[in-house]
Formats: sequence, structure tokens, C-alpha cells
Amino acid sequence: MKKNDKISYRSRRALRIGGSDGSSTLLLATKSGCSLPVKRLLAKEKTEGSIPFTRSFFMGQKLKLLIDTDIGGEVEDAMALTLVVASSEAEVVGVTTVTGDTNFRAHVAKKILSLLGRKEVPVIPGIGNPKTMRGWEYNAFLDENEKIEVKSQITASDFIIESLSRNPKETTLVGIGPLTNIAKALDKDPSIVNKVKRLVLMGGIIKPPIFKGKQIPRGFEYNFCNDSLSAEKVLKAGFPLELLPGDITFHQRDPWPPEELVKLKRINHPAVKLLMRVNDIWMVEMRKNVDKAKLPLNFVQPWINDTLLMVYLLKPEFFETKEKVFKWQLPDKYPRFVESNNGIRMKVITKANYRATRKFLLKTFQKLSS
Ligand SMILES: [Ca+2]
Repeated sequence: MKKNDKISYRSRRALRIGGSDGSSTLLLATKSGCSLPVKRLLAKEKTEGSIPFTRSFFMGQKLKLLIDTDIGGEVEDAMALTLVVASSEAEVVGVTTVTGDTNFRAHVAKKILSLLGRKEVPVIPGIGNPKTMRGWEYNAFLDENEKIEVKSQITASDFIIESLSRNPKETTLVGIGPLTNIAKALDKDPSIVNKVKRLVLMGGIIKPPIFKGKQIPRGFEYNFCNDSLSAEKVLKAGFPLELLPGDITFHQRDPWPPEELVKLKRINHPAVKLLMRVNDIWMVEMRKNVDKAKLPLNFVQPWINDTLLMVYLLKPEFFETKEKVFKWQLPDKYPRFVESNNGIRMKVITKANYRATRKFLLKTFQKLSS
């Protein structure tokens, strides 16, 4: 939609655009149809409080998101979930958890949703093995003596299949963890490839970025490396695919500048307070990983990755993308993407406006406490 375009609509509808000064404008459309200059509407959109309503009215329904996540480790998945739930432009239809102790992860997702007043959102533990958990994760999200209680009558893969089949082409499946659950769903019902609206993934590294003169090791990308066979299966299946590769995450030079992190820490909302607690613990854990990888110590940063993907869904104008075709190669345990004339077709995020992303995140989280 461009500024000089016109919006035309033919059903009988009324739209009231509210202003922060209490004023409002009623716009009417009749069966005979009419059109309004978008420029005028966009000017109205700048008025605080009217953005989600006007956007959802003209751009269609809210974004329906089904999120498959390894929430419960670093803060990122929880922050990503908080963002989309806090945003009035998205509707989370369900959360499935993957890798490690998926019951624990489902409990964390439930906890975040409850703190945000959305405990009715279904959360389904998926495929994983508790023995592969790293341990410290239990201390970060849970309070002392907090019991993990998650029950589900359905498996995560069946939940994915059912959700996509109930509303074909309406739901965006978002993968911000290893792709084990999605690969399982694909095994059971290959037709989900045509039922999903978009499959949007965080994972892979296309060209290892350099940080402070050192190349980021491929193993720092976790999602595709953790279960590369499932990743290969899902990527090659023919989904309408969009990818945020780890390159873009690691191109951030100053992921959360201290003065902005302080503003996040000042937000008086239990969900954000929990995120900040986990972030502080994660920084200590990350220092150990960075020591092990012999990377510069200033690599210990609150990197924005899964959350960046959610911002892409909500604010695509902050990003640049390119249609690309890749061949998948697995010469060792770390996958490679080689550009090719035929292979896996996808839309790849190539650039991000990190500053705008952080500003949007901060504003959305601040609204939680107002
Ligand atoms: Ca994740």
C-alpha cells in the first residue's frame, strides 16, 4: 500500500478513527462503493491508539500465528511471545514447544501467557528429551517451589495439523526453535504444505558474519544445527517459506544499548520483569559459551533474534527481503546454504532496521504497564 494509492471497499461498513485528544472521525462505505485517499488515513494513523484498528480494518484480519518454540532457555523466545501477545495486530492461536524438556517449556509459555492475561491460548508440549536440557534454564524462569503442570490430550504435531486444516491458508506457522515438531507434522500429513499461509523461520547461517574481527562459528546457530535432518525435511517440503538467518541477528553491533535496556527494566509489568530477570541470568551463561568459543568478551550481548522475527511479522517495513534459491548441503553437522538456480525457494530477510525494531519493542512493552 503506497501513500498515493486509494482504498476502495464495497461492503457496507463504518470505521471510526479515534484521536488521542478524544476526537473521532466516522468514515462510511456503502454498497455502491467509495474510495478514500490513503494519505489522509495514514495521517490519521499517526494518532496514538488508532493504528491497530485502521490497519486491521483495511489490511484484513489480525495475523493468525501458530508458534513452535524452544522457549525456556535464553530470554529470546519468551520475549518474542510477549511481543506478539502484547501486539494488537496479532492473534496467537497456539504454542507448541520443542527440544529438551518440552513440558517445562510449555509451562514457561503458559506462565508468560498467564502474566499477559491470555492463559486460554493452547500450549502443547512437543517432541523432546528432558535429559538434553542444560540445567540452568530451570532456575531462570521458575520461582522457588514452582511446580510444572501442563496437560494436553493432543500431540504438538497433531495440533499443528489440526490448526492448519481448520482454517486453510489463514495461519502463519512460526518456527523459532529446532524443526522437529514441524517435520513430524509434515510426516503425518504432507498436505499441510498447502494449508499454511506462510512458514516463517528463524534459523541457519548463510554467510558467517564477522564480529570484532572474528568469524561467528556456524555452531552458534542453534535451530537448524540442533536437528538438521528435520530442518532439511521442512525446508525441502515446498512450504511458502520466509527465513530470518542468524547472519542478520549477528550483524547487530549493539543489540540493546544500556540506556535502552534501562528503559525496558523500568517497565512495571510482571511479564517484562520476568524477561529482564532471565536476561540477566542469560548474560552470565552466555559469557561461559563465549569463553568456550574463544570469541571476544563483548560478544556477550542481549542479541535480538527470535524477537526480531516477530517484529518482521508485525512491522515488515523495518526489513529488506530477497527471493532466493538455495541448495542445502550438510558436509558436517552444520548446514550450508549455497545459492543455486534450483533448490529451496524462499524469501530471505537481508537487512533489518535494528533501531526501529528496538523502539517498537520498547513502545509495545511500555503499553503493557500503562
Ligand atoms: Ca528459540
